[in-house]
Amino acid sequence: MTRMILAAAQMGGIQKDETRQEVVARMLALMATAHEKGAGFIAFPEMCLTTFFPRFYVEARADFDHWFEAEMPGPDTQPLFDAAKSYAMGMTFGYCELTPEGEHFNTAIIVSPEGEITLKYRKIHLPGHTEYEPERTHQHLEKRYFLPGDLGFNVKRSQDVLMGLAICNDRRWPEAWRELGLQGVELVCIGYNTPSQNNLSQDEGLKQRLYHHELSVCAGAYQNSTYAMAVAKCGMEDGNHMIGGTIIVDPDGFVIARAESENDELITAEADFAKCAFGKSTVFNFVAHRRIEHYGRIATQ
Ligand code: CDT
Repeated sequence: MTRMILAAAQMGGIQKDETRQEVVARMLALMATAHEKGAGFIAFPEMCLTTFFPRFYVEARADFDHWFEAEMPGPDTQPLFDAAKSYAMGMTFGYCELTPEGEHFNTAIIVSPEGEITLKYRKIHLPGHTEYEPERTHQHLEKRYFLPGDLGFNVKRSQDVLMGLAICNDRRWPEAWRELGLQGVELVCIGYNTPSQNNLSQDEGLKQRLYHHELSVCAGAYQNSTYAMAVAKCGMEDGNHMIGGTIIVDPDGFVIARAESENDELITAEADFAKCAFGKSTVFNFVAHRRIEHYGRIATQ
C-alpha cells in the first residue's frame, strides 16, 4: 500500500478581471511549492480558474459562457498539465465545463502524473436558486448556470490509490460520501467556494460556516474510512467574503493539516493509505454491518 505526501492548494479570491493566465500562474507557483515539499498529489479548489460568478445575475446566460472552458486542457490550462507531468505529480482541480452539446457543468477532474485525465466528476448537489431574489444579501445562482451532474459518483485507481471527487455542497450530503465509500474510496478531494454568511440569515456567520464545513468533511472521512482533502477558494472576491478552512483529514476523521490564512497557501500531510483498511474491515465493514433492507427511503425520497 502506498504512502504519499498530499498537498492541498488553497487559493485566495480570484477577482472578476483576473485572466486565466494570471490564475494559472498562481496555480503553477503552488505546484512548484508542492514539488519542493515532495508532494505526489495536489488538490485545488472548485471553480479555481475564475471568480465565483454565480453571485452575479445575467438575463441571458450565454453572456456568461466566457467563464466556461470548452476544452480541457485548452491553451491556457495546458501549462498545468505540463507541470504535473514534469513534477510527476497527480492533481485535481475544478472548473466550469461547456460541452460540445452546449451543456454547462460545475466540474472537477483528476489528472495523472502522466498528464492524462483519469476521472471527471460533474457536481450533483447544486445549491442556491435559479432566479434573481432581491431579499438575499447576495445571489447564489448555481441552479441557473449549471445542470446537475450526470456522471454519478465514481472512483478511479490513480497512483495506486482509489480516488474520488465531490464538489463543495456535496460534502454536506452523507449520500455523496457513501456512494464513494461503497466503492472503497481511499482519497476524496473536494474543492469549495463557501460564502461566509447565509444570504437569508444574519445569524449564520463565519464561525458556524467553518464548523459545519469541517464537521461534514471529518464525519465523511471517518464514516467511510478514507483520507479527504477539502480545499477552499476563499477570502474576498469582488467585495464578497468566502470561508477558508482548507483541511487534510485522515481515515479516523482527524484533521492532519490545516490552512491558517485566506490566501494562496499550500498545506501538506503524509498519507499512509494502508490506514484506510482498518475502518473498512471493522466498524465500517459495509458488507458485514449495513442493513440495506431498511434504507429504501434514502434512494426513493
Ligand atoms: N459552492 C457551493 O456549493 N457553496 C455552497 C454554499 C451554499 S450555502 C450553505 C456550500 O455548500 O458551501
